[in-house]
Amino acid sequence: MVVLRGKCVVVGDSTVGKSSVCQVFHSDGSHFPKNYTMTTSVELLVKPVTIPDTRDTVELYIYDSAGKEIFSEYIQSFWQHPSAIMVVYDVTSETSFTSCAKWLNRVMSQKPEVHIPGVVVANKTDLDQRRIISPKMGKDFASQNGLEYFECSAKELQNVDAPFYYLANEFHKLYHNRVEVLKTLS
Ligand SMILES: Nc1nc2c(ncn2[C@@H]2O[C@H](COP(=O)(O)OP(=O)(O)OP(=O)(O)O)[C@@H](O)[C@H]2O)c(=O)[nH]1
Ligand SMILES: [Mg+2]
Repeated sequence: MVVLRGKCVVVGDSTVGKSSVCQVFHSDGSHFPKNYTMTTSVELLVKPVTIPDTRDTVELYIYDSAGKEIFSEYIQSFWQHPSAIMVVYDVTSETSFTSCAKWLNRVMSQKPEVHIPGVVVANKTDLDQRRIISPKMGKDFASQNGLEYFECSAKELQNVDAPFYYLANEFHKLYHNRVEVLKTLS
């Protein structure tokens, strides 16, 4: 049995729903914050994820980061040594989608020592009538950047867990691959 700690940095423009996604996941779907409270720094949420078919657990340390540009320099100091990245956009906002590349670059400028898993999360799929960014656009961006694509609605509690489970599993795989390499050296 192994317990691993993974640091998951969550970024994206303001109001795309980062805090909502994180809080819905953290509370097992019991807490969707109806009123908007701007994140002004980085909020840390910790949640254990059990890895299927093992007795291992990945404790996800979720760094829910402020999206407002005014805080951007300050919050980057919290992102050192990331183990996973989540970039979130709002499917009704073109600006939030085009900003994803910027957020990704900012986290990657922390120069993680190893390849880290990452996901692109298209949130607010419940606002279907106002949707501007198609699944194909999101998927293309994700694959161009070596990331996995997910869609969710924090409001409707739909598919919010999937990207976090994916990251926890990928992080666990990376750990096991390293252990196997070390075994061959001993
Ligand atoms: N319709 C809809 N609204 C959502 C959804 N997720 C979040 N919201 C709303 O979007 C607004 C912003 O949500 P937050 O989670 O605070 O956004 P944020 O990305 O954390 O914003 P910053 O902290 O400023 O970076 C709130 O009013 C939420 O209720 C969703 O899936 N669907
Ligand atoms: Mg927030």
